[in-house]
Parts: sequence; structure tokens; C-alpha cells
Amino acid sequence: MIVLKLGGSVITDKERPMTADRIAIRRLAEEVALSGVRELIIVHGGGSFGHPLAERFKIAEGFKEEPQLLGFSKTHRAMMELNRLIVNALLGQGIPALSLPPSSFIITHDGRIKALNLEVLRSSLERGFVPVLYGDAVLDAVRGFTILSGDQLSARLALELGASRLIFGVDVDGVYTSNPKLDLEARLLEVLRLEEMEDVARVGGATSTDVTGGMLGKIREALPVVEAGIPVVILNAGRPHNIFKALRGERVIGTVLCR
Ligand code: IP8
Repeated sequence: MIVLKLGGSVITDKERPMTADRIAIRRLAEEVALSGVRELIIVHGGGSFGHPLAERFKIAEGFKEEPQLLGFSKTHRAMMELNRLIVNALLGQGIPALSLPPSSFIITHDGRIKALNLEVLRSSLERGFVPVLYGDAVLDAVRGFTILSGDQLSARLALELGASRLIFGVDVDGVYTSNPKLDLEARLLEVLRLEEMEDVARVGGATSTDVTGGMLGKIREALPVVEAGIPVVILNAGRPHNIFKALRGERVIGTVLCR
């Protein structure tokens, strides 16, 4: 079983609120279909659907005042709208995609998933469905509510369900020695070993492997997955054929995180 996380920056236009990249979504659904891989969980990010609302209403910080309740519901609704587009595209390719809203079966504890009931997810995989989940606004035992990232969710699912691989499809080619969007000298790392990951996770952007923001979060979430012997691949899902090849286990330009 493979867990595939599709980054919000790949499937939406980050510059325009509530705008999906329908061409990318369709292409990715085609690539999934053509790969023939059916033992699969897809998790997608929020992009310009979930994030602007989550920020406006400060959902990640937790409950502070009544008006945030509407903000929570609207953030969740935005994610459901994006999820519907992904599910529709997959159904259009004949893939039995099944939407499973994380907020209906996960409560976090200070931002982290504690126990989670995997019965529905397991049964749907056994029946041959392709569950499609997403980063979501969820209830939290300490904060009242928060934002559960698709990265944390996909890493946890890969671990709990013993995935053979976790693939992060993002909008850059992988992990670089510095930010490739700012530094022309940035070099792509083809392999990142566990010890290097631990260094990066500890000191963040201050090492020779200068990763920040979303990439740092991914490496931190990937740590226990790699520790458990499950390889994690970070690649550019914006480049046609990459997801197709990665699902088939073929080599793709990107970074492999492994022990
Ligand atoms: O884009 C967060 O998921 P991510 C989704 O994977 C929301 O960080 C609701 C903002």
C-alpha cells in the first residue's frame, strides 16, 4: 500500500483564494489511473482553499472566541470543496475514490494525532476503494480545535498501516541544500539519510541542508516513518509523469529519505 500526499501548491493556485488548478488535478488523476496502483491512500493539502480561511480565523492556534466557530466550519467546508474536485477527477478516471473527512474520525491532542480509529479506512482499502483524505480543521483535546496538516496525517497513516512507501508530491524537485526559489547555487539532494534528517529536524534551516517551512515540516513528519524502515520520496508532482513513475516504483528526480 502506498500513501500519496499531493501538496496544496500543486493542485491549487496559491495566489488566488479558492482556485483549483483543474488541469493539474486532471493530469494527476490520469497518472494515478495509468499507474495501475490501487492499494493507495491519497491525502491532499489545503493550498488556496484551506489556508487563507485557517489563517484569517486563527484556527491552528485553537479556540479563543466565538466567531472562530464559523471560521472552523468554513475552513472545513473549503477543504470539502477541494476534496470533491479531487474525488470527481479520480472517479472520471474510473478510480473508486472514497472521501473520508479526517475531522470526523480524528481528534488531536495539542496539534498531534493521538489515538485514531482506522477501522473504516482499513475496511475501505480491503474492499478495493482508494480513500481520499486531506489536511483538515479538527477538534483538539487541548486547544478546542486546530489544523491537522496533510503531512502529519499522511506520515501517521503510512506508519500505522505499514505502507510500502510514502510519496510527497510537491512543487519543487525535492530537498535542496538551500531554498531553490531564492538561491541559484541550491543543489538537489538525491538521498537524505536518517542521521541527516535528524540533524535537519533538530536545527531546522541552520545546517548545510537548509530546509525551511513546508519542507522542514515534511522531514520532521517523515522521521518516524523512515525510522520504521518505510522509504519516503519527495518529488515534483507539477512535472508530468513524475507521480505515474513514482507510483510504479520507477526512478524520478527527487529526494529519497531512507535509513
Ligand atoms: O496543506 C492543511 O493541510 P496542508 C489544510 O497539508 C488546512 O498543510 C485546512 C489548512
